Amino acid sequence: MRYIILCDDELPFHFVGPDHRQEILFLCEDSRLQKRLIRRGAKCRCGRLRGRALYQRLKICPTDRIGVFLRDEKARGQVLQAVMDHTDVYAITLVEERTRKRRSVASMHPRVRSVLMVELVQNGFINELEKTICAAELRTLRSIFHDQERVLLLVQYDPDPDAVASALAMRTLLSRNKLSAPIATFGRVTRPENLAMLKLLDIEVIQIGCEELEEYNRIVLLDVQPSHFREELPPVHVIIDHHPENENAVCLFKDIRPNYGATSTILQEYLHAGDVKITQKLATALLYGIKTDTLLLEREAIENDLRAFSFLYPMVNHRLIRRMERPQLPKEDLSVLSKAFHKPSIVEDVIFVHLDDLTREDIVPYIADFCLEVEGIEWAVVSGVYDRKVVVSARNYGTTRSAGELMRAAFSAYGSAGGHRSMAKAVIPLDALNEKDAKDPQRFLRRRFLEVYQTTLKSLPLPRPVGKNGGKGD
Ligand SMILES: [Mn+2]
Repeated sequence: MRYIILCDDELPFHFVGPDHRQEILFLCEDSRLQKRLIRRGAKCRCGRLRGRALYQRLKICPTDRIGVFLRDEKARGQVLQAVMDHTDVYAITLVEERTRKRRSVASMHPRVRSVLMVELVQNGFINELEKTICAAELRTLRSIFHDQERVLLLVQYDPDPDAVASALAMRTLLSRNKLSAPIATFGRVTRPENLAMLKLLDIEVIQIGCEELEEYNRIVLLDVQPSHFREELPPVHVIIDHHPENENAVCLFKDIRPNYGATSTILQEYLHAGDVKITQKLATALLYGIKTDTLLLEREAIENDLRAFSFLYPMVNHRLIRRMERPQLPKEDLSVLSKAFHKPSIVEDVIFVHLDDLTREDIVPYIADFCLEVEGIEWAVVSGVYDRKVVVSARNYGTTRSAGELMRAAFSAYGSAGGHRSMAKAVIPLDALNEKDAKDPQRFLRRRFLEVYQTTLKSLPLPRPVGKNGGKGD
């Protein structure tokens, strides 16, 4: 792929920014301009922009991207026409506000989009080109749904905010409602914060069986691919996802971008490219989807996630997001809490708190965050029993050894365990413990944790490189 700019003065060289100047080939008709651009360090070729020969000589192919940035309005129209006639590329062209609405090549041709100088300066040449391609893709995507009565937006077994938000965005892109395009799962939403999202944003996720798929004319998979399902799916029509592609699923439209932090980001780009109005509800859902899938842009987020995040941010209802993130404490769990806090166990700078039978497991990390606030404490280890499993959350201030490493070393033999430098989790089925430990899980957890904390831990790598011989961070 090459980026090519057709120009009749030096201005475009200045607004592409120093980062991209080397990637761009400039084309012009004036050899003096060519010399000036080359002197500034640009790659530049000279030729007749209205003819065909130059484009043939350069072997312009469909993956190339062209910006037609000529000052002269008449010349601009003619050059744009030549580019459309003699190549298959997507292009953007610079127009003035007053001429934008006028019928021209730029307003008529599906491969061209006109942009204003202010947009170009704000978003950059390459982003504006990407938007053009995204707008064209969106047209293809929408065409798949023309005259199709029933559309199903299918997400994973235990749908997360990214999936639900993506489905909601897809429905908006297709101008449909919850009857003509329901969001569905073979499983159900179980995590309390995800249930809170559905409740607060009034989103319905229906549960269906595989045999019901036949009732739909179009099946869209969001944030998931066919191989995820245990069921034998009928052919699906559209897949939009950000997980690595591990099968060659055949469908009418596939957009899989494994480098993206969230599927919500992909959908936001489609909404943006189609100039679709984003409601507060949709913006809130998408931002929450990006936030949760990227751990607030810390994990596997790319620039596009960041851009989508900042685009959505002003439209979001932040009060609702706070309510989704902060689980509401069930009244029934209050007595469990008061009992636990009555007798916390503190060993050195580690606090252990155990909550017996919980009605919601997400209380555990919530209390762990809170316990870290206790004076003199460097580590909080909070556990609770939920659904015959011991759920353990460990927290530290990130200045000591990795919580993830420690939890893995202590508990991976009994269940799943791991996490990040300052926050980690373990889930241990009560059945994996011997009878005595299963009766008193707190004692077991404290013993195992301290064993590792006081001994093995010293041999674990430090979270950040320290000097020359420092360990590697996690
Ligand atoms: Mn996701």
